[in-house]
Amino acid sequence: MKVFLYIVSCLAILVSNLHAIENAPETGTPLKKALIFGVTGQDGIYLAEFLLDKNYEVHGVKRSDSKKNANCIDMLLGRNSDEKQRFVVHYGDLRDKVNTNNLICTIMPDEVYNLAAQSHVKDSFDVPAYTIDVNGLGVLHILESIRMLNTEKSIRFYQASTSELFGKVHEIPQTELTPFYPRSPYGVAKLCAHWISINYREAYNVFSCNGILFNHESPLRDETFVTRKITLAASRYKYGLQDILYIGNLNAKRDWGYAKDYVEVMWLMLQQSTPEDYVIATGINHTVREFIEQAYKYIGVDIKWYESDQNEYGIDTKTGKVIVAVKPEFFRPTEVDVVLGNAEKARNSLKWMPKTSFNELLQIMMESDLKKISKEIER
Ligand code: NAP
Ligand code: G4F
Repeated sequence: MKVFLYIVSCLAILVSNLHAIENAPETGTPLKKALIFGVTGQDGIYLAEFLLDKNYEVHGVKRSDSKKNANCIDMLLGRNSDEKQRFVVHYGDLRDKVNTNNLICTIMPDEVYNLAAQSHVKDSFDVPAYTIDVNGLGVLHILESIRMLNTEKSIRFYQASTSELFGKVHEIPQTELTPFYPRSPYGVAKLCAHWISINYREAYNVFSCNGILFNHESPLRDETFVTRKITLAASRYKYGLQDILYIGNLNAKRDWGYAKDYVEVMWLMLQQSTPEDYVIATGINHTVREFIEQAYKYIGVDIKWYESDQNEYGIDTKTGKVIVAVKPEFFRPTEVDVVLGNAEKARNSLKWMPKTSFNELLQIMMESDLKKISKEIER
């Protein structure tokens, strides 16, 4: 009976400590150290912000010539005070294994998040070797550093895996058990990264998790990805700065979520007792055409479509002018036509669900870009 009571009281202390860690205020000694590769990207900024709010000491790696999201990096640095250097930026490049090893060795983080990648699927057809170098071998450099430094027990590792692994999909929706069939050098490189992190988990007990994330977007999304290209074009159209949106495959279907919802789950994966891989998605998909229709509807414009495939175009029903036109140069040599994720495992095991709907995401992005364009006009 005594032993039973002792175990129960230990468990109670453990649970209350876990609760305290989760709700710790943003003061006092940082609880844990995180190292984020790719901190200047969309997810890197949101994850750094999320971890700082959790009282982490956050180390972000950026390439020395990166100008991406510079104002966000400055904003995060602004959260440092003289006594509290909780956000630190380091220069680095995943292709340089000495650099990767030095960073891990000197920082000795509790958690490593690898968000760094050549993340543009279409560009990967132009620079396949570079893409495989960064997205594939770069991940091996991190894992090998963790192993060589004998830190398998102290460092937890998150790898940014992707729905692009499913490519030419074997089943709808896709789960953790769906076979992979990548359709681009980007997808192939990410497949290598995915399997090497599983291999280091099985061979060397590295606590490595693959987050198989479906598309997630935000106002920080790079302007070359389709959602941001559309919200910017619609905003410029509203202010008379852009007549036509030139676009590629209108029929492609994506499962689009909000990036801020998705960074939380990266952290959740590393807080579990065992390392596993998870599909992260909304479970609802839309075509590129639907995204365009909704974005223009947001500014009060209805589109009527004519012709099909590479000749398709859309007109503004009020003015009769062409405002969207398909251009073959935006098509890919091989396309991922449709993806749709089933995130049941994350829902059951991590208690994670997306909070933001498709319409809310669209509203967040449109509001932000309308504000951005109107400010540019004022200047
Ligand atoms: P992103 O905005 O393109 O950010 C990519 C980051 O990687 C940037 O900080 C970039 O730095 C950095 N980077 C590129 N090449 C590098 C190199 N050689 N060495 C070190 N850093 C390098 O991508 P994201 O949307 O935030 O996505 C984050 C990760 O999740 C990526 O790995 C992506 O492939 C993956 N992913 C994204 C989605 C999505 O829908 N967003 C879905 C699934 C998986 P610079 O500022 O120097 O360019
Ligand atoms: O916005 P996209 O370029 O994203 P894509 O290719 O799905 O990749 C993104 O999501 C992946 C997650 O599954 C990440 F792993 C990856 O790093 C990246 O973040 O294109 C979405 C769809 C494609 O089918 C594309 O063919 O939109 C179609 N599309 C049509 N016109 C276009 C365009 N894509 C772009 N970028 N530009 C166009 O003009």
